[in-house]
Amino acid sequence: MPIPSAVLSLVVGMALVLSGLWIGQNVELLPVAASLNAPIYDQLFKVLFSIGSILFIGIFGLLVFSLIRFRRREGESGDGVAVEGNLQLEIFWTAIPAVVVLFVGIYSYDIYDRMGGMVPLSDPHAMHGSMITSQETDGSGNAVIQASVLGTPPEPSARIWGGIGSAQASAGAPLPVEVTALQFAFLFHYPQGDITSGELHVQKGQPVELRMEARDVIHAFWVPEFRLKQDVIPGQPTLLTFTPTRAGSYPIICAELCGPYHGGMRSTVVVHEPDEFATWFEKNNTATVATAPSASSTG
Ligand SMILES: [Cu+2]
Repeated sequence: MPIPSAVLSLVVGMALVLSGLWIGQNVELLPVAASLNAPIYDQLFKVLFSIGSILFIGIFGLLVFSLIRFRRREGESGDGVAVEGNLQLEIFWTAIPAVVVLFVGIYSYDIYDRMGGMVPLSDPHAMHGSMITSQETDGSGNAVIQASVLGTPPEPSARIWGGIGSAQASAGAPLPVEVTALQFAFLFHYPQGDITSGELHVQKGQPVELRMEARDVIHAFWVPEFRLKQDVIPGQPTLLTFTPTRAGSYPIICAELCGPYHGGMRSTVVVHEPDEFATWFEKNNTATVATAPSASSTG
């Protein structure tokens, strides 16, 4: 007795979904997760990868099946059967992608919100940041962190153009770092200690608040291990807050085509253990021995 095609489609569909989900959960394509944002982002990636796997296997499988099943047989020379109009199928292939796209949109928004993406935008005063000096951000306390996340401008009364805030700011006072992106380098300046460096040095477990500005054209600050990427646009000071969770050195990549040497616009973020970071900071912490970008690979 032949199996009814509806039952066969159902079984194939279920196998397809299960294999896609398995691939999404078990195939690791991402680098190590080194910030508090990373596990949140990875949930979204797993979902998107599962959906992508289901679509890929489904479409590719159907293509291979059709090539074999509907191939030209010996002696056939005419056109194939003209198949036209199948309302059920049309409803099916419109409704399913609509639901998937809606789900991905809502879920992405939720992930972005959980990573702190909506923090600066949720407060009307965020657009007119209050002046908080680096000395004040020294002191711990959530109020200061919150105020700092919401509106510490690199210059008084400058508008902050969003960026990822910190949903996890309660871990301690953030370390402020001024980032200047220019053709073709990132420069990092620590207002506490007046350190200038070509590498970003941070401490494991301590939130870092990057105040980013571009000197010339649009650049993008991207650390794959932190799962963070933020455009740096001339005239638009941007905040990016994150908390590193894993000691090590990770690449900083400019992810916006910014000129002929864009490909070489790379740097390194070094995540130190706390005592190691204190040593690095002490070593560089004088106005007179501010390290030049090329000689800053200490620690
Ligand atoms: Cu660049």
